[in-house]
Amino acid sequence: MTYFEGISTIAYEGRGSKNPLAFKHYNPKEVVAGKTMEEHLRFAVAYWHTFTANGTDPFGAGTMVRNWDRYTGLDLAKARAEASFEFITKLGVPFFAFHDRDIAPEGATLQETNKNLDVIVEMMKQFMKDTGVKLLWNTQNMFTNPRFVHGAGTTSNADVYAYAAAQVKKSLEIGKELGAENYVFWGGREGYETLLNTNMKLELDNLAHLYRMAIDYAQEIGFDAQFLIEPKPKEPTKHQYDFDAATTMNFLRTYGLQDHFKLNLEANHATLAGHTFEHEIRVASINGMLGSLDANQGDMLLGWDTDEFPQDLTQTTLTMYEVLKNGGIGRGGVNFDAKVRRASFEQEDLFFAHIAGMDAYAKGLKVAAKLIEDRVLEEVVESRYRSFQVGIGAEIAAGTATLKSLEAYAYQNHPIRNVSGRQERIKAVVNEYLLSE
Ligand code: XUL
Ligand code: CO
Repeated sequence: MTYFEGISTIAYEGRGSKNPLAFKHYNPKEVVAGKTMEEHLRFAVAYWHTFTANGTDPFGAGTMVRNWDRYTGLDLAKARAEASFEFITKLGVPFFAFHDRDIAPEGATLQETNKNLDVIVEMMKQFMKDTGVKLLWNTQNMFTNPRFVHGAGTTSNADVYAYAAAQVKKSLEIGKELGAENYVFWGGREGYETLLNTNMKLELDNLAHLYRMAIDYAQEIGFDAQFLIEPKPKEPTKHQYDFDAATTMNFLRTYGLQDHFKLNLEANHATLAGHTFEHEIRVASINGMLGSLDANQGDMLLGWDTDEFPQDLTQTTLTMYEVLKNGGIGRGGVNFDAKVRRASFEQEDLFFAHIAGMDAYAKGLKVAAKLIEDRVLEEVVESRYRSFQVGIGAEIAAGTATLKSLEAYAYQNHPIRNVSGRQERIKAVVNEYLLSE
């Protein structure tokens, strides 16, 4: 059965191609900064947005027209799995990612739900073997079902906590079965609405305990994925505990979990937290905590997570700059946690959207690599901080200065002179690279 009739493998045709079903910049085997684009970018398709979501919003019903929707129940899940591998292989993306509930429907009991999962996981295992497509990460959806109304790892109801733990256990087993490279926790409802009814300390202790049990169980079954926490400041809860990179790292350190996790950072989550994506990546990177990326972009006029496909080239350049400076994305990847707009309801739009995102990231990678090769920003930064290379600055940097020695220096050093930060000039140079590369 073919789900994307009339669409063949997406090829690289290069700049100037007018074919909407071809890459203009993403050339998987092209070497940039010592590695192929494919190796740098490690793209993944997000199962939930691309194969499961139907375009519903708070004001209207689903709009997506999908030819697998002629089925229901487990048959629908099977058709989706088939369609997903056709799509991923035609697009030429090496990875995919999913939540447990994206791939198989819930049954009447947890046992039945897990049986449904087993059927689809078995199918996927075969598809993965046949196509070479790999699982970047899997995770558990502990936010959609009404049982998670008070949270999962941070719920006020111990019975729900137990259910959540069972769900995590099953998902870890699935991750092992499918050889997932990473395993993600996104705390969809791990937060609170009002402190008036909230025991914050107990909720955080319980969440840490859930993470600890997950690490222990993964070890027990020999599942060696990189564990990731995905920060987000709000939505669906008003205040989510994993607010941003810094807050999440503090949580991990408080509970002694920092050696077991890295961060999965998402562009639109960063902007919701009042940060740029590159800020979040830098914070993680300088702490050795950069794990993986969820690629998308928000809308600066809207205050929620719009999860648009990334096409802002400055943004993808600055993102890939941070990734290259980090020494790469390691076992992580660039997962398109992005959805086509509600009005882009045809199946072909799924290709157009991913091609746009992949080209935007490929271009960003090339420009970032060139900026680094030419040491454009390195020279700016080195020169800006050169006062810490010599004299009193070198003493400060070496940690040998004291309040007394600095006072003695300040007494005899006046007037103080500052130099311009040259922000506008530097941004113009980045634009020049974008236009010429
Ligand atoms: C929600 C979000 C999730 C996580 C996985 O904003 O980003 O889809 O990536 O649960
Ligand atoms: Co995400």
